Amino acid sequence: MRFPRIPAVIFLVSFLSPLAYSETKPWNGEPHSIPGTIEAEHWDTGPAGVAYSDTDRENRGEDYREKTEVDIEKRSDASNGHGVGWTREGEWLIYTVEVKESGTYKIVIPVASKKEGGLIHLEFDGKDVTGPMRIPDTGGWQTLQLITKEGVVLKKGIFRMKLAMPEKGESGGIGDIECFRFVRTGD
Ligand SMILES: [Ca+2]
Ligand SMILES: [Ca+2]
Ligand SMILES: [Ca+2]
Repeated sequence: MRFPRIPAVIFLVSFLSPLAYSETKPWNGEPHSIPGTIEAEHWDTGPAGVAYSDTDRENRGEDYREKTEVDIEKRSDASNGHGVGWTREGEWLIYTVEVKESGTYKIVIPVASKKEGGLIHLEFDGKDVTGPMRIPDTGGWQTLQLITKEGVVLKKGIFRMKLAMPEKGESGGIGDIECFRFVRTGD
């Protein structure tokens, strides 16, 4: 009697799938460099629940990259002409980044919100490096304002950066997020 091959196949598939689906690929194949600017709309390639989490299935905005649930907005005042909009409590995005130089960084994020927005923070490999940052009422969705976090200590290496959006504000959402500028300010 020949030994059935199916169990071996099932074993292989069940072994490989978690690996295949737990990984994301950096936008354009290369990690984002820090120091430098990371476009909010350039989160990693990968499926929902792995590369991003969005509360509704469709992209409510611009058809800018591959089919995605994340809501991308086109805006003329944005770096790269786009940002992430329609952000809701509990959503998140993953970015593969490479910190080229260990040191202390300032992070500047252009944001917009009509009424006070929600709280965001950045995690590196699961560690919150910024603490909560509030997106303020910028006077309207068409008006970007900079929010800044100083004194963020980062180590050289490749990390999974997560934009976490844990708590909505008075606006009912989080806010429009345009990009993340990392400036090295000291050792
Ligand atoms: Ca969506
Ligand atoms: Ca959304
Ligand atoms: Ca942008």
